[in-house]
Amino acid sequence: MNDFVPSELLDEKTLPPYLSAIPTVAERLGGHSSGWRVREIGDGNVNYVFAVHGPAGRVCVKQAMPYVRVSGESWPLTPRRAYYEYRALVEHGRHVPARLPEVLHHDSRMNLLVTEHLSPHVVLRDGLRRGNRYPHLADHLAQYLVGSLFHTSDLAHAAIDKRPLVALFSGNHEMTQIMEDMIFTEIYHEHGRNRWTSPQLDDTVARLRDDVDLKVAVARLKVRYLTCTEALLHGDLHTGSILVTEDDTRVFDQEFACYGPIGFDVGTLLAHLLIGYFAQDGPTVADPERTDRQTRLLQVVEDVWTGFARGWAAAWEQPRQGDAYPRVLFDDADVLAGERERHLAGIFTDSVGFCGAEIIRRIIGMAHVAELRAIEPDDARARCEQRCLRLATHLLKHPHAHRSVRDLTDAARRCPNTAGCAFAFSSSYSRIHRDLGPSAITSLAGTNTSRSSTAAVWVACMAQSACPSSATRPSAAAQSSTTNNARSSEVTAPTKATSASPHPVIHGMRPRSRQPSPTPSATTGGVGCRR
Ligand code: SR1
Ligand code: MG
Repeated sequence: MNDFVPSELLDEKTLPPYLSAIPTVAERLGGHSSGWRVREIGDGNVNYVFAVHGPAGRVCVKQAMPYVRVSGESWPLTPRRAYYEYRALVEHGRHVPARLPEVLHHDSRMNLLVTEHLSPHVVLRDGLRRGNRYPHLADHLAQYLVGSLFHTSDLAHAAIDKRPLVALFSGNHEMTQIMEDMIFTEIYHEHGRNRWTSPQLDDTVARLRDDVDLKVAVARLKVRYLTCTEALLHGDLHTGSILVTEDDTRVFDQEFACYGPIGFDVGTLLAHLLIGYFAQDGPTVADPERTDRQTRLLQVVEDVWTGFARGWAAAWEQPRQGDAYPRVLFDDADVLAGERERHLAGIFTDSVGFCGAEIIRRIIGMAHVAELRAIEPDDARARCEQRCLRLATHLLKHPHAHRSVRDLTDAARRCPNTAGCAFAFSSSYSRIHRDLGPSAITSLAGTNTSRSSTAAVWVACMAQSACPSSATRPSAAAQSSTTNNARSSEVTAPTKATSASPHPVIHGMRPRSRQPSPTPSATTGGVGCRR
């Protein structure tokens, strides 16, 4: 038991005496606490994080204060988030310890967590921006996703053990409410926290808020996030929550952990990889390596999903303790294998939708990302953001059009650069889908197999819309770039080019009337959750 009780939050001065009273930590650091060096290293929106160096080693200390870092005391926030982060590390650590930092100490009274300090690791977002190569990244991320999600789901975890954990993590509701508000609600109406590149995106933001189909799609996803307890999620799995070296990958910052839909974690991860892909187009100086970097990023997207699906299927085939799909009911292995595929297809559809929602909120909500914010001038940044938003809108409204991860990456590759063209595409797609049904989309794609190509659908719908730029759109490779050097991984502070002001006028566009959205495919579904 630690007797050291400071009257206030720990800082560079008070951390060493506090840590010296924890034998495992003191031993790892070595020497006397008066010689330990403390440095604040946090670059996120919510917390301060300290690296502590001693003669024998290093540790990382995170103490949750009762407010949000970027807003100060004007935004109170539960410091209990440190407890849920700790519990998520423990629960996920049972299944995939190699992909997490080691927990050295947790103090629930102090809302404080001590973990190993990973070095020479860098934040994945920064490494990807610099164009670093991580040959094991996709494998490691797939391993993390299977370990953390499959093994906390009803496939692997008996209900008698899982239900108490669902109840425990439901206590993290102050944190999940931030996501409920930020991802699914406040960006779709006027809200003081929103900001975007203005005036360039003003019309786009107004159009999004006027798009009833889009809001219905987001509302449906929010219901899934609110009600579905498929597995224990990281809850904020962006590229700033991952530390990497060439050979290692670790996932940290689980303070938004909750039981939720598996596609939420998968989709969030894919969203940030795709944002990274589009952001590479931002800088205006020629960069011969940019195309390679973009190719690698889309390859990671494909390999993460492929590795995840393969790992999921393999885990499903192992002896399992979960109550879902009891083998005793299935003599016919083909029936069970069919269910497995249907289940994975459902996770993929969810992931596509959540991916779209995350991309949008990172551009017009409060919490932006460094790789987009660093792009200058504003016009160049807005062009990248427009492409992100076009893809994201499409993913949200038409998740079932993406049957494979290749469909997803093709959609990113071919995502239009011109606003009018994209709008024509979106309208055309919705019209064809509504009037003629999904099979018409499949025929447009030039195939009637289940693996219709979204890329072909883009092109075919462009043709239907007589959009001239569908043929002349410059390839990503034809544009130029340079590197940028914004420091922080996530960015919330407004810049001069952002706006929080409402902009209700939609230039040159008639507001769209409400149309019924396509019914979710009957071929997808999860374990115990209605899609
Ligand atoms: C106040 S929290 C803002 C955002 O930063 C975190 O990384 C989460 O994504 C959250 O939505
Ligand atoms: Mg975070």
